[in-house]
Amino acid sequence: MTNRRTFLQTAAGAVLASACQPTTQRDQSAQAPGQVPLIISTWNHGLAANAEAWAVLQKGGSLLDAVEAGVRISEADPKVDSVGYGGLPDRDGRVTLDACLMTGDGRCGSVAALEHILHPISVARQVMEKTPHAMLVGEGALRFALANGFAKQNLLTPEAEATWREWLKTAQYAPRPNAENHDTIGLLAVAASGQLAGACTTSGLAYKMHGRVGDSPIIGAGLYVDNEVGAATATGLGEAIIRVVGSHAVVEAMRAGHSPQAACRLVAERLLKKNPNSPNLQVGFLAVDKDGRHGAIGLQKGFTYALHTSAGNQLFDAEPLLP
Ligand code: SD4
Repeated sequence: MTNRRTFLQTAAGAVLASACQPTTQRDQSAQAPGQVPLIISTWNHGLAANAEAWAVLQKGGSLLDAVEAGVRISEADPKVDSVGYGGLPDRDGRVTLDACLMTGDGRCGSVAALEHILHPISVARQVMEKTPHAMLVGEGALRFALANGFAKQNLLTPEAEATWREWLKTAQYAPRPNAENHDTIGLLAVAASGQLAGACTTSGLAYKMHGRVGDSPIIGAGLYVDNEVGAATATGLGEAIIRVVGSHAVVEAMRAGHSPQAACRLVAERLLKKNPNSPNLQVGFLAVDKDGRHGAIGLQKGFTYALHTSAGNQLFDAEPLLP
């Protein structure tokens, strides 16, 4: 953990700092009082996403507009090799994307294993708003996207292709989900009214089997939002998160009276107990309650999160569960 802190007052500053690999501050969740409005998101690239989401809220945009616009920044960034354009492909060399969003009144939309579309989060929103369904996958999701004006494009950048070709030389599948510290983006927003929304989007684990879907697009696993309580999102090894329905479990722990931090810890401990023989397992949970208190836990050291309040946009090291 470092001491130097990057404190960003403006959206432009946030984007710049994100590009400059900002250092982080010790986790603030335990002592932080509630603050609204609030935007919180996973990893270093959350800074730029937060800045965009905050700007939307400041301009009077809806919570849903804010969370969608925020994560679209990561989706479009070719340097983020775990989300959207520039994401590392599956073992067949195909970039397949998972995304979902949810509002605190229970509306939700999701796409999984979607190919060729730059902004899966926006397709997920249209699934929510234009179909009687909550989730579309694969070919059906692509067909829906194309029918609704999304353009088909190649998402495999030359850099990601070169990395994949290098991997093919050994083709050893050993996911290290958070090793590069720029993973799935999960972003949660609390309005001044206490209403909530969230979005989560990823290219999933590099070199996964074609057709593999992680936690990120699964409502309850990668994201869960309830205006009565709060919201949570997850990052890390999706298979482990799915097994405990992680984000829903965190929200339910808050409903039972735990603080966001205690709720994240409780579910992280449960998850760890179910995976006793996985020393390198990394999962991170972020949570907020409707009063704007937040929590953040990573199993291992290294999980960072970005927090935007009226005081600015700042990166923190989450509390690690393991020493
Ligand atoms: C997945 N949870 O597809 C995502 C990947 C991730 O940190 O978040 N890695 O399993």
